[in-house]
Amino acid sequence: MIIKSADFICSNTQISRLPIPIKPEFAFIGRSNVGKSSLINMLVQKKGLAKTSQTPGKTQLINHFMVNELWYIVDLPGYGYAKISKSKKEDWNKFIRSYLDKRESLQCVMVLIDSRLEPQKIDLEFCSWLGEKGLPFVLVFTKADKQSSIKTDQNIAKFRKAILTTFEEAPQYFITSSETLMGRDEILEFIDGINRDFTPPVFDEEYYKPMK
Ligand SMILES: Nc1nc2c(ncn2[C@@H]2O[C@H](COP(=O)(O)OP(=O)(O)OP(=O)(O)O)[C@@H](O)[C@H]2O)c(=O)[nH]1
Ligand SMILES: [Mg+2]
Repeated sequence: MIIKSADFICSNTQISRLPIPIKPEFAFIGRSNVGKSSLINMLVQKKGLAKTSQTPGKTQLINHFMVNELWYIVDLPGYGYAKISKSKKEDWNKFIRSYLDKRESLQCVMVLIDSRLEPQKIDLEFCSWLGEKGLPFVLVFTKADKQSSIKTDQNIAKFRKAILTTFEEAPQYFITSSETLMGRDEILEFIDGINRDFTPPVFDEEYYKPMK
């Protein structure tokens, strides 16, 4: 896929204010600081489109970006950020999970996992929840430039082994680096394949009152 345009559309805290669900949508999610916003910018080759930061917890809203006037990338707030209060964490959980569960046009959840780490309970639990809800997802291992490919492969093998304790089949995965563009072509190809088969879903027009 060639990226011709990528534009910020809106930031939201209300699901009813999201753009009407008539275009295929891909949500990027993962632990705080895993590299969601960086990966989005890398995919569309537009620095600064999604805001990145060394301080975890930068992305706090549901951010919609339109690509090639055809499909949406959604940048979501990270989970598992230790420095926020318990009640805020619960709010996050409710809000994001209802978005993921109810969004008619959501095609795939891109679950980002830090390739430097051993399997983390919070990531495995989140994948289990997606599985329970029947939501399609793939794994995107990030920051592969930060260690040897042997180490990356070892961590991926461990993660796949862990996920196979709850899933019959391990989900598809990508290995990426926002620094080197590793994984970019593969992810865009994957998205393109889904977009080609997309038919707009039926949705409740009364419900949506988009900002734009
Ligand atoms: N070396 C390297 N650094 C990366 C990569 N991806 C992200 N980073 C760095 O990791 C930090 C966090 O990246 P973000 O893209 O802001 O992470 P995020 O998941 O969007 O974070 P929140 O929005 O706070 O949840 C930044 O300092 C990035 O420069 C990568 O592939 N390689
Ligand atoms: Mg972010």
